[in-house]
Amino acid sequence: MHYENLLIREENGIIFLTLNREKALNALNMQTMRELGRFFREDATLRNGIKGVIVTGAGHKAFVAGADIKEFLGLSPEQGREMSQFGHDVFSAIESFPRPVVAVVNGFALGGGCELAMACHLRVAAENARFGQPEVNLGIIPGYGGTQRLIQYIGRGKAMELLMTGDMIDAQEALRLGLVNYVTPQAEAMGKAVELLEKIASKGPIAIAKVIETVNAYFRHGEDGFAREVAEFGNTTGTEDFKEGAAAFVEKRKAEFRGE
Ligand code: DAK
Repeated sequence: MHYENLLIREENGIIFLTLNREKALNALNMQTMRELGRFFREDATLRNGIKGVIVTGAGHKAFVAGADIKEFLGLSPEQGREMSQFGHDVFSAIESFPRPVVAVVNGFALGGGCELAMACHLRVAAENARFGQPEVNLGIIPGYGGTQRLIQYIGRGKAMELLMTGDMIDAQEALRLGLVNYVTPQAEAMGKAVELLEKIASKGPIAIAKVIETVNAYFRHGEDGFAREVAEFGNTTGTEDFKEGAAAFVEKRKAEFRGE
């Protein structure tokens, strides 16, 4: 598939997805949002056996500096709602993607950029990363899930502060608050993300997909995450992967999972 604003490269079963609008600090315009949706809903699902996806921004300054402010001008409330719903659908496709998605945050992750990083399953921040939801500076609120996911990661009090002040936090503060999984020097962030995906790839792939589903169920309104765990636990015990994993343990060897 052809993409205007995404660079897609696959190496050793890992897809490297780079948001490629460096001159605009990789701001998410509608074209980029459509391409992200197409990638996670169509393209990536056709690539069998991938270990996972790493999402990052082109250049050394920004992951994503927000939604493209230049496209907001003159939006009607109706168009705003449509854009927001579309963004929610795209980010929810990332959040429910059955293989792990890791954001390598290599600079500014503001507004829609912070929201994109939060929709990924794991986050590795380079030391120069900066996170924030500065929408209130523009007189709006986050429109791609930021008000909800920020609370889920860092709790209500701190989320309220960041959302109301629009302040940025650095990578170490993001680590302290639980917003990111790791902080590394910039040159090592990609390597750390690959290491995480390689480790996860050695586990049962069905089990990984079910972990993603059941963890997401905890946060989905109206869904009983505990009931979902009972159901999915039952499903995983019926897999060939479980037979192999248990047999490998007893035979003191490394499991060879086939995703069956
Ligand atoms: N959109 C468009 N262009 C952007 C941009 C953005 N968010 N951020 C940066 N750029 C562009 C700049 O305009 C500049 O372009 P030229 O002037 O060279 O053509 C270029 O990137 C380099 O930026 P700077 O010259 O400003 O670089 P600095 O190092 O001086 O500053 C900065 C870096 C990240 C601190 C600064 O660029 C900045 O403050 N950027 C804006 C941050 C921001 O406020 N982001 C938007 C957050 S609001 C919604 C859906 C989602 C959202 C809202 C509504 N609906 C569905 C309606 C989410 C909104 C947001 O993300």
